[in-house]
Amino acid sequence: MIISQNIIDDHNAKQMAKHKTLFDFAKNETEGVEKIIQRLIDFQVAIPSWALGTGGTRFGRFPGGGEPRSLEEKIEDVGLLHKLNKTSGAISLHIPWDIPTSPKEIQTLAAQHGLAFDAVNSNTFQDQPDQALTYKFGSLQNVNKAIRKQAIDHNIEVIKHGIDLGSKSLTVWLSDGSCFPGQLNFRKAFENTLESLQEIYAALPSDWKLFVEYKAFEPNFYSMTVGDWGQSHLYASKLGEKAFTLVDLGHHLPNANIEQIVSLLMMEGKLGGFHFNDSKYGDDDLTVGSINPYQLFLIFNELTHGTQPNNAPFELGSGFGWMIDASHNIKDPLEDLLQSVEAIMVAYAQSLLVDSKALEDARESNDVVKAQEIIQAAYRTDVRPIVAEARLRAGAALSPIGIFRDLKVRNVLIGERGLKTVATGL
Ligand SMILES: [Mn+2]
Repeated sequence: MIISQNIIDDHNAKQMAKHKTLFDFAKNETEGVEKIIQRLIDFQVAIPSWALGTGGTRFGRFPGGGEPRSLEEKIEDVGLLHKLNKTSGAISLHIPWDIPTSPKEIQTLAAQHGLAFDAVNSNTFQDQPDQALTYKFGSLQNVNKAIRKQAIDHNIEVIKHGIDLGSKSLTVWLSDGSCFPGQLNFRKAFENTLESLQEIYAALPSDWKLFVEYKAFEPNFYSMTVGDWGQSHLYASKLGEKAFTLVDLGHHLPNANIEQIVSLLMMEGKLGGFHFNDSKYGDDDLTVGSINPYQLFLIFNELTHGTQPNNAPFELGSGFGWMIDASHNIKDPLEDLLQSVEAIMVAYAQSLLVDSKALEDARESNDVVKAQEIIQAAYRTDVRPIVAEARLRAGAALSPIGIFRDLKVRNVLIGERGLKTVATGL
């Protein structure tokens, strides 16, 4: 489904008077609003190819219909999101779920929708039908060299697909680990994994990055071989300057201080990017900002005001992997993604309101109350009109979900694709 610019402009016109009142107020209250708006316009977050269908749990799946049946339709869905918010200008592919049959044609289609290809993702956490050896006891860590080789070859294959599409990074998430005490020699598992990653790293083009994603538990429940940011950082630093740690917000144990992790990874120049989602318990893959928007804001506060080893500011969205990694059990996937992107933009905008100089002064004088006042003043500011203004100036919709519903997009997609379609993915 293609939404024309006229339809978006007409929709915006109907809401313009109300928006103007709200934005004028926000503008008067906000110092440097023009700079903030420009940074919001420049920021893009990738949509993964596996998040466009209904997600499920191990108990069941309740698809809502009209899901994309092919990579082409997935690109059309991301294109639709990007048309509505002008912030979803990239797609991240999962191999082998989404192998392009013709990379050139897929690239052309993506370009028509204004989309770039973000990181490519390998998959050694499940067996494929035509696969010779099983990953039941791990992939890159496996005690069997032939299995490790199969997993390495798969990752190198993924890099080749990425090169064809114009991607510049590979994200490796491993489910490797053990389910029971005694099952695994931790040290050998680490060494095997490192050796395997080194072979994959050696196959990276010179301008590529390797992101090592960690996760605290599941599907292995006793130990994970890349279980936390410390282990990921160990791999990344041993691999070399093209390797980085990737932080998935849901991949921590409850109450982990993710903003502190972010700050220290930036200090080391090893923060590669994010998988955004939210959770109440652990890897719940809920809509970004739906459970703990304050944490999201605190993370953005570190991103916006922290610096890298050479004191260079962290430039959001340039060369780093920013992606939504959520699952949609009961919501329309596209509406859910629009909500996630909005939550990211709100947190980013709020972080830009923080007076970092005043905050640092408060810290240096141990003025705890002042420090809290400063960050909470930013967090409690309603920046939604500023985010909407950024969208408006970029040619997107003032209310992406409003227009999605008014146009009955899901019904149109069901009409085009059918009610019983199932997208590949989680
Ligand atoms: Mn992830």
